[in-house]
Amino acid sequence: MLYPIENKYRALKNLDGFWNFCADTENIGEQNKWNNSLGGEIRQLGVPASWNEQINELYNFHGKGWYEKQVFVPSDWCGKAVFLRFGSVAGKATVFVNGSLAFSHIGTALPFESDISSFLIFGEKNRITVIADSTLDPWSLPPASLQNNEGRAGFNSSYPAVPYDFFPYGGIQRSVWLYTTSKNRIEDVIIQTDIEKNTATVHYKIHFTQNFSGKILVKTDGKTKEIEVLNKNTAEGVFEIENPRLWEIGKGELYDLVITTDFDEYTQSYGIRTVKIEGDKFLLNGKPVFFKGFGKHEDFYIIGKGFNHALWTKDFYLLNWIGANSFRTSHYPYDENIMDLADRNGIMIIDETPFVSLGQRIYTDEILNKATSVIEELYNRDKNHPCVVMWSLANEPHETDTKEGDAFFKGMFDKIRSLDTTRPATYVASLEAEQSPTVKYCDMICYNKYAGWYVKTGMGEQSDDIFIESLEKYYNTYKKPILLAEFGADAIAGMHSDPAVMFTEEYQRDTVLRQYGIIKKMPFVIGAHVWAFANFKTAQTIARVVDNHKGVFTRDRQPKLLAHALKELWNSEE
Ligand code: BDP
Repeated sequence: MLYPIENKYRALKNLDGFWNFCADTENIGEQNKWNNSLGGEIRQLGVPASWNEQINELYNFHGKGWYEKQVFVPSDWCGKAVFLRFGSVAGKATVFVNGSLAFSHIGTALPFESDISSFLIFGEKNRITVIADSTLDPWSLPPASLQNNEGRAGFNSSYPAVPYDFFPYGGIQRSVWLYTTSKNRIEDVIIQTDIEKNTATVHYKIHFTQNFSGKILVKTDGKTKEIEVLNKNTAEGVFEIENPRLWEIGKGELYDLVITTDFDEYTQSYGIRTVKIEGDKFLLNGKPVFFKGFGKHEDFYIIGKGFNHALWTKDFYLLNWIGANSFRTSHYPYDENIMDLADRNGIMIIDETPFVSLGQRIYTDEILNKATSVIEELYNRDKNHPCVVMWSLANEPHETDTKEGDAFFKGMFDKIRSLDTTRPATYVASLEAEQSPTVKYCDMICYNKYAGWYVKTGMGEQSDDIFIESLEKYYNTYKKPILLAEFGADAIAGMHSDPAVMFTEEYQRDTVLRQYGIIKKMPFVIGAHVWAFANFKTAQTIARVVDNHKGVFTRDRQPKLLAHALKELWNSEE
């Protein structure tokens, strides 16, 4: 799905700001109703942002939130396609325009849109209503609540009882747009690059919504191609660029591909680079790279999982400050602006689906069908980003050693490979090698290990043996390169002790530096992502002091001891 832009053929209107909001506390349901009978008070909430931290009474509201906004639609938009596009709504979204059901979408953290022109009154204000349903559904992707006696260590008595370690924020969490196009439009552009010696080939494929006959101009790097189509809705071609400016770590070199017809125009940026796994190495532009960075979250005070430009400017500043070259979008796809920032900053992204904490009851054909369509949505959104160097299909699944688990993972990997042959695919495992046979489907292994924390708790260097043993066992069993995708320890900022004990800044620093030193000597380990970049909000449990404190930075982005140590270490490495 293309990002909305404006140009002489396309108008764009941003709908962020205050929206009326009412919590459907009595669960009146999916009727197009907007009045006090919903049982809640109508207030104004900021969009994009989660609702939970904006109003205290909504902190633990995990149900249907009704949003509404009046939007003026100019009369000269009449006759055009008018798309209403949401960057993401948590859970299930049902959208009404002027009281009529227009469209709906299930699934968190990905955009969706629909042409609403037939519902609009042009030259007047129009009423847009959204039910954002973030009910904690045990059958959703990710499963958002536990069933029966299912439990995860430490989290089986959390409130709310989510099976993952982050707060289940609700609401319209990314930008909302209205944009126009002609009735036939450039619907999709797929760009793939390759490099041979000093020449890059840039292959593009363009999709239109309808067949047409006419001319298409495609431009990049000062070159133009003219394509004549006869009653078709696709066109493709190749450019060759001599001595291209390569997209590299820290150097987010980008090119534009501009497509023009006499009814539409679209500009899509891309980068020229190759990624490949060869033997035990991950190669970017043919050269081995070592991943240094973090697992992150979209999370901040008050806005929850809402996107904020200033926050992410700060995060990219800190990634650069500390010398990181990559992060994983744990545990769901991140806002499209974040992918753009990574493109421009030369930061490698492991792009993750929202499939966290899968388990046996999820491994059915029906849910696999849903999972593969989410994978397709993610691919469609992010395929042209040079920053995306790998897909991660799940985080910490359980029971993948069953027949059903195997079929589910095979199905997900088959899907991503049918869509993308240019990037490796993986998922993030947390169990021991013998319990994770489905890593056989991965091009490389991502592994989470909390030695000295969840295993050999508090034992510091006496936990190194189990750390080494687990990593070696993975490599010896599967003979694939490994990225240590999570490791670390909680540290409450300002808590110190000598000798170092758990929850102090010293224990966190020592654990991460010691384990980093160990993996740097393992030739099959191709990177380390510390968990986590910053502290973040979780459900309430005896295992968490308000937030998860494994952040290298605090939730308000102040450095702990470990941040300074990593800055020194990473900036001194080549
Ligand atoms: C890992 C999870 C991550 C948690 C982390 C932790 O992937 O979401 O936040 O552990 O416990 O198991 O801190």
